[in-house]
Amino acid sequence: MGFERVLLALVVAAALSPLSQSEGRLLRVRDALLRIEDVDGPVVPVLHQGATQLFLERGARHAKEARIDVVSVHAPEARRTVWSGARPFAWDVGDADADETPEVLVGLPRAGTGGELRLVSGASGAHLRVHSAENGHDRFGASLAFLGDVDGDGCADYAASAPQLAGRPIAGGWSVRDSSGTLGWVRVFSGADGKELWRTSGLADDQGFGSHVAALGDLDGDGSPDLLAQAHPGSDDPLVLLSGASGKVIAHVPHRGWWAGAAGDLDADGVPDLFLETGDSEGSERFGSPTFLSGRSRQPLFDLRGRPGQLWTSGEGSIAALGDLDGDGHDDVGLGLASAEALRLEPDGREVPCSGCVLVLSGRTHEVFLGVYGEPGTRAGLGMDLAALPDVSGDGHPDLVVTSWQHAYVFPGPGKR
Ligand SMILES: [Ca+2]
Ligand SMILES: [Ca+2]
Ligand SMILES: [Ca+2]
Ligand SMILES: [Ca+2]
Repeated sequence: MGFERVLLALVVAAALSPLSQSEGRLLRVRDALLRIEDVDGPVVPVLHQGATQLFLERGARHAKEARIDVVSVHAPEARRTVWSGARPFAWDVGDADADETPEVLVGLPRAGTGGELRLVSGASGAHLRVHSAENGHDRFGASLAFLGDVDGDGCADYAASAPQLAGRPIAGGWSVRDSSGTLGWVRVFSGADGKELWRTSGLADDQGFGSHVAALGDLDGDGSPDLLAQAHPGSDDPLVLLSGASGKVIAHVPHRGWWAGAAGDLDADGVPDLFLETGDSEGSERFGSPTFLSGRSRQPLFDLRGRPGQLWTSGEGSIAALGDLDGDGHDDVGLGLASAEALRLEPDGREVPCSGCVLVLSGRTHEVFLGVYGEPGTRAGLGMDLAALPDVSGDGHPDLVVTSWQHAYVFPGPGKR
């Protein structure tokens, strides 16, 4: 997506609904409670649920090597490296053995023969477990997610996919096809002992089933967290919602975009909701305003067409379920627009250049109630990733961590509004 286009569209979008006309709050980089310095590349924060430890992936964007550091927001100078080596294609954090110290699951679809999955101790960095691919073209570990406890033993379980993108020219060399089928698989493993709990495949060859998996929370009300699995846009069955307990299909969802994930319970009906990146009609340009869907009915709750955040794109930003940041009983959702360079949002209508931004939308009103903006002209890429953080500021309400190309910042949350 061209920069000029982002600029133009964001200016237009913001002018339609300026933050200054709502009860929203505007924060700048200088308002950060904490800035985690000296990071040498794009930073991806992952939080263990309820914890103030950040797991940060570091390393230059196109480098083959990367590392994952653990940083406590209460003592950011003390860092530990838990992963150092090949850049993870995918990774997530969860407590696989219920000892309250999270583990890191790392997906390496280029490793070994057909890819592998490694479970790494978040405490020591020790490699606790390796799952290997079954076929040379599996691309096993291309996507993964801690789901929560699907089998009721108290330990967080995890899903990993083998999208089997054989026969496609993909950089890195996964293009060898063999005769064992290319349906694509999603497999779920016990966190406690690594045993496979279930697996399910796509419906047809070569559709990239499992190209993305994501944890959603309990959709069908059986007490066990569920997940989504995507195939390629345009395939016969591009998005399915799967029972975490059994792998059975809860629903097939029409979807034309590349990305989907958890949004939290936006409409407060007790069922977690989800977002879909909307496919764009303009050929191969892959950007798409998110649409939010009810997890209960799978019908749209709202979208962002013509509004701030409409040009959110998975390629240049992030989207994150933030929980109920403002205490109104509805979960809220954050959009990171790392390539946004200008927004018209001052009360007098002045255009304020910034370098990336984050917009936090209310699940209740669907309006932006908190904006965080990068420093003008720095092209810092604020909004590469974001997550909610348990209270750091001391007001008893959750806060926010946002990353740029090179830093992680903790910002005060909105408090109870
Ligand atoms: Ca379990
Ligand atoms: Ca369930
Ligand atoms: Ca809901
Ligand atoms: Ca809320």
